[in-house]
Amino acid sequence: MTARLAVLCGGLGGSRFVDALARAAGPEAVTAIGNVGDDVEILGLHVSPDLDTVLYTLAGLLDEERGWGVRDETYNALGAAERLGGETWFTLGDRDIGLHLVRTERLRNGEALSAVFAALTEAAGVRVRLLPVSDDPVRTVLSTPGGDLDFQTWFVRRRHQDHVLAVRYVGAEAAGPAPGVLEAIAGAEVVFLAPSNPFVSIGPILAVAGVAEELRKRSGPVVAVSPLVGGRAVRGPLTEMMVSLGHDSSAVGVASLYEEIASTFVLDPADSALAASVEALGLRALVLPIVMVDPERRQEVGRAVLEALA
Ligand code: FO1
Repeated sequence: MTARLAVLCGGLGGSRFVDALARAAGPEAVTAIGNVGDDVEILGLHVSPDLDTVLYTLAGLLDEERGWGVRDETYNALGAAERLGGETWFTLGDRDIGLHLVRTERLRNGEALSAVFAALTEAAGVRVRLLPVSDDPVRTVLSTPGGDLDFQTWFVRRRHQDHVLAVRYVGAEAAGPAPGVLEAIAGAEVVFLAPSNPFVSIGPILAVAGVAEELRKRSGPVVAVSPLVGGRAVRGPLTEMMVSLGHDSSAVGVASLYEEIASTFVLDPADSALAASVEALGLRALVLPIVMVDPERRQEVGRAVLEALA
């Protein structure tokens, strides 16, 4: 079946929204285009946290409480690495390491990241198509008062405590879209920007050469879903980033970041008073419940969004 829905996504909010659409429209209808800007090499292993979170969510394996990694994990390998003097600030569980071993070997054998994800999703029984936005390296770098930090050093090692002054995507201009990415954007009935962090999840996707242009070329809807509800992120440092990067920390602030590429903006009923300001930006505003922490709620959220767009 040709994919009908394409979703640009990263982080936990992104994976929950992909899950919501897959539950509502069927997994074969959905292509998820994932951020690779927070990919990192740990203990020699290639980790793709954002796409792995989507994979684990769809496979029913995610530690939903923590929002990353595999549920019911054990940490024997990491414990051994620690005793041997290895770096352990990035917590890798035993089951998660199994995935990183397979991926790293395939990459070293010359396979592209997109081909590796195709094999991993098939092996995991996941029927949503998962595409890394690029097979080339793109790395998100945060400028902070103490200097530049790569994404995972800022986010995990330093617990996103450093004030963010600017964000850049190293390698994005030279990176080409992975096979299928532009076709998925052009061919989808609806393209979604998931309720993910616009700076560190959606930003690195849009920065890959050709992706933003392909979105602008579309005549069909490009629908952004607010990652802020009542001015707060469900999880993560977005509120603080909006402020430190000079934006209004509200759904309207996020909508204004997307006004050039989106046609529709979905905001939660908690923010219904902001709908008129979103429309004043030239976007169609849709007010729908978008909090989907509970997996049982996701099908309803996905259905409501698709019905409102029909
Ligand atoms: N987030 C943390 O806060 N601490 C960790 O130790 C950590 C390990 C980790 C391992 C594998 C993985 O796929 C994700 C992991 N994350 C961890 C989450 C991840 O770094 C971030 O949530 C995303 O990169 C942000 O989108």
